[in-house]
Amino acid sequence: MGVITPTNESVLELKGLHLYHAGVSNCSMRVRITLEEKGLPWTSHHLNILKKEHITPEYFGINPNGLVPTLVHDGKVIIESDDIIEYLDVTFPEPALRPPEGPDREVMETWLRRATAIHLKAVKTHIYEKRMHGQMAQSSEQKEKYEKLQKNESLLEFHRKSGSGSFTQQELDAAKATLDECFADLNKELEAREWLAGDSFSLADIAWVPLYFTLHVLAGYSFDGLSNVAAWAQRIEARPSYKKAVLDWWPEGMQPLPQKTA
Ligand SMILES: N[C@@H](CCC(=O)N[C@@H](CS)C(=O)NCC(=O)O)C(=O)O
Repeated sequence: MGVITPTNESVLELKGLHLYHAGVSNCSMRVRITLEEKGLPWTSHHLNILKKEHITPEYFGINPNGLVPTLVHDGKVIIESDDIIEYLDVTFPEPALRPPEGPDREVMETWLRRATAIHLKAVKTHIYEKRMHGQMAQSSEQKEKYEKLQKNESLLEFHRKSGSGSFTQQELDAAKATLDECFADLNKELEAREWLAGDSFSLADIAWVPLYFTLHVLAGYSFDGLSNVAAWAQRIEARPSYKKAVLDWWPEGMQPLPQKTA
């Protein structure tokens, strides 16, 4: 997706880097980590998605899917977190967050696309079912507003089901199985290396660590037995960008769900 033409033209006037984002959003975490790693100054437009602050005609005019994050850079509007972080690395190349062209770059791209591919059907489905359909359910007024604004059929279907807790058992089992498979692969990949792609921290790590964090904290997903993943997460948690981009934006009073063993 990447660069889009917004119908809300007010953002075309914005100068510098502006991020529309949410504290609890794992996709927003990716962009905040990238901005902090690069030491880029940015202006925050925080939307509390728990309170449905993103369900407005103004925001759907910026991001037609009504999702966070959206980056606006000197009036250029970029959506989709994987495209945004790649855009940032291309536009502001220092320090590089992608391995040089070659096999490691391909590994990075594969992890990045895999994170995107599993987001709605596995990550979001699992988190909303475990935690959010109570806390994030749309009121009837919000639902009506959402149904008018949202044109994306998959997202409409997702919110109809998540709001009423009506995912089928098959959908829930498939979500959990996808997550288990991905994190087992991640654990394997990290057996012999510190980072997911190449010798340095990269966009692949940035794409996956928010999934680790939110699945763990919001959904009580168990990482028992995945010691390489746990050690990798600790390495990332020790980076200053993690505190600034993840912990400092975490909503006060949002308590972790206890971790369940498999
Ligand atoms: N593929 C999109 C997914 C964005 C997404 O689902 N964002 C979530 C937060 S992580 C959101 O806006 N949720 C609110 C909603 O679904 O209404 C991306 O990577 O940017």
